[in-house]
Parts: sequence; C-alpha cells; structure tokens
Amino acid sequence: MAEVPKKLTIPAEEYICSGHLACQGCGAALAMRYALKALGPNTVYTVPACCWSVIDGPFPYTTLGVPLFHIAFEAAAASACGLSAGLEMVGKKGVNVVAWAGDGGTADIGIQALSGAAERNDNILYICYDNEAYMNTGVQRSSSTPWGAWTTTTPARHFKKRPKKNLVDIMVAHQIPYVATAAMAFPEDLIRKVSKAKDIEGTKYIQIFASCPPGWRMAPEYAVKAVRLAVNTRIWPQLEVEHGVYTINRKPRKYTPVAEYLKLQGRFAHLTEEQIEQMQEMVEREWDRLLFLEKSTHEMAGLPLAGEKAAASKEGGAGAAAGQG
Ligand SMILES: Cc1ncc(C[n+]2csc(CCOP(=O)(O)OP(=O)(O)O)c2C)c(N)n1
Ligand code: SF4
Ligand SMILES: [Mg+2]
Repeated sequence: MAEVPKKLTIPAEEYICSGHLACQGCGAALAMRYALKALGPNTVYTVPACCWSVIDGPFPYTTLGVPLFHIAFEAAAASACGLSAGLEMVGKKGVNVVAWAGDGGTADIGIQALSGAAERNDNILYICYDNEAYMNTGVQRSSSTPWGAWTTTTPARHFKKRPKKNLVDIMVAHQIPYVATAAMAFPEDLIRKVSKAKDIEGTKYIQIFASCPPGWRMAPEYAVKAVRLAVNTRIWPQLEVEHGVYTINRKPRKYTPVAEYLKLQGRFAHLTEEQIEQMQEMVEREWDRLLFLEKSTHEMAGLPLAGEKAAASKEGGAGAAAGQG
C-alpha cells in the first residue's frame, strides 16, 4: 500500500526574517522561530544578556516581527512581570509576555527573579533555551552544563563533575500551572506546548533543548541530529507537568545508547568507555525516576495513564504515550 504522507501542522507564518546574526546551525535561532509561530504577532519579549541579545541584531535593526526588550542579565522574569502588570493596568488584554533567556540567565543569575515570579504566579511565559553553557561569552560552564562536558572553565581533564541542575523539578516545586520541556528538533511538539502555555493564566515555564555547534564542538549540520539523539537516548526527556502531574510525551520504541549522542560532539571527546557507561547509568536512573513520577502523580490525581499496558521497555517494547518512535 502506498505510504500516506504525514500532514505537517507547523504554521506557515514567519515572525523572524533572514539576516539574523546567529551562527550556522544555531538551535536557539530555530527555537525562537518555532516559538513565534505558536505565539503570533501579539507578543512581547524580554531578553537578558545572552546569544539572543546579539542574534536579534544591533539597534535600530531587529530580525523579529514583534517587540523585544534587551534587559540586564539577571532581570528576565522581573522585567516580564513588570510588562505584564503594566499591560494589565492599561487594560491591554491578550498580549503574550514572554521572558526568553539562556540557561545561564535562567539557572544561575536569573533564578531569583524567576522564583519570585513563579511564587507569585505572575502571568508570564518564561522560556529558557538551554544550550548547556554560557555560549555568548565563550563557552563557560553554567549550572545547566551536564556531567562530563568540556567547557572553557571545565577543560577536558577537569570536565564538569556535577550533574546538570534540574530546573524542571525546581519549577514544579513552585506549584505553577504548567512546566514543560521541548526540543528544537521536534517542532510540532514545541509549537503545541508553547500554544498551550500561552492560553494558561499564571506562570508557565518551558525549557527548550537547543544545540550550539561551536559550543558543543560539532559541525553545524549535526545541529538537529544531536538534539534528536538527545531525546531518543532519553538524555533530554520530553515532558509536561500540569498542576504537578507528570506526562512523558515521547517514549522511544528503542532507546539509542548515549554513546551515539556523545560521539557527535567534541565537548565529550575526552570521556573514557567507563565514563560513557557511567553516563548511560545516570540516564537510565533518571528515566526510571520520571516513569515513577508519571505513574504516581497520575494515580494521585485519579487520572488514567495513556497506553499504560504498552509501557516502553528497555528491550525496545512498544511505546506508551503520544509521539512514540
Ligand atoms: C551581570 C552580568 N554578568 C555577566 C555578563 C556577561 N554575559 C553576557 S551573556 C553571558 C552568558 C549568557 O549565557 P546563557 O544565559 O546561557 O545564554 P547563551 O549565551 O548561552 O545564549 C554572560 C556571562 C553580563 N552581561 N552581565
Ligand atoms: S554561539 Fe551557539 S547559541 Fe550562540 S549564536 Fe552561535 S550557535 Fe547560537
Ligand atoms: Mg547558554
């Protein structure tokens, strides 16, 4: 039987034009492009110091079709909350106020303002594009850099020995209505999550995994492949946490070994076979923890778990939730 082509659901509208200043293969540029397709023209961004401060272009030029405020490194959430309150004061409804920050601006210097916004449940969408280091200033380690990675402040022999900070769980602990992860190599999932978040009242947090070819020491043509591998190895699980209930959106039918992901990138080139095995074990432990959280939080909320009987197995059993494969 002839194969029926899958209908793509990515909106055709573009709110980012050519001529931006990102490097070739920049995952953060693609992430912004997809996020804007979900958000539309009624959107305002606040962007702290990060690669996106540069990508957008020098004043008076901009690559975006929506307003963007360049603000201080630590102030993404605080400035978004101010904008949101100001819009409410003047009676302007239906504007998406988005804080768009890197992992350094989120997990490190901006975490206090983000925590304050989430505790107040201010009406903002906070999107962190996570390239796992301070890329704009020359690839320094952030608290979102994973265990084992080279950066200029964790040079090969002294690679990062602490795990990546778990910002998703930190945001869930604030009991906000919506927390999710996405990946720039899965645009439909990313667009669905941003679309859902923009219609929720309160603080929404989405962390988008976005490759950085120079910072990950890999060729630009691997930018999408590396992020696909991050999801299919379960290094970057695709999650939604709604009012504390965890859902894993993608359970690969067959898990790719983490070595496949690591070998694409020079930042992991120094790892020995034992260290790669150690990373594989860490990934499996975290996946098991997430499966447990998904099951137990669904049970506590009295919600059925989609495809429970068909839960994915390490041997490559059938996937469970939406988006298997
Ligand atoms: C208070 C302050 N400290 C340091 C800097 C320098 N600085 C600008 S961008 C940046 C790195 C940002 O990293 P991240 O948030 O991960 O975004 P990326 O560069 O990776 O896009 C740093 C350290 C600054 N602008 N302000
Ligand atoms: S350094 Fe990395 S994150 Fe920054 S513009 Fe280049 S590819 Fe994008
Ligand atoms: Mg970064």
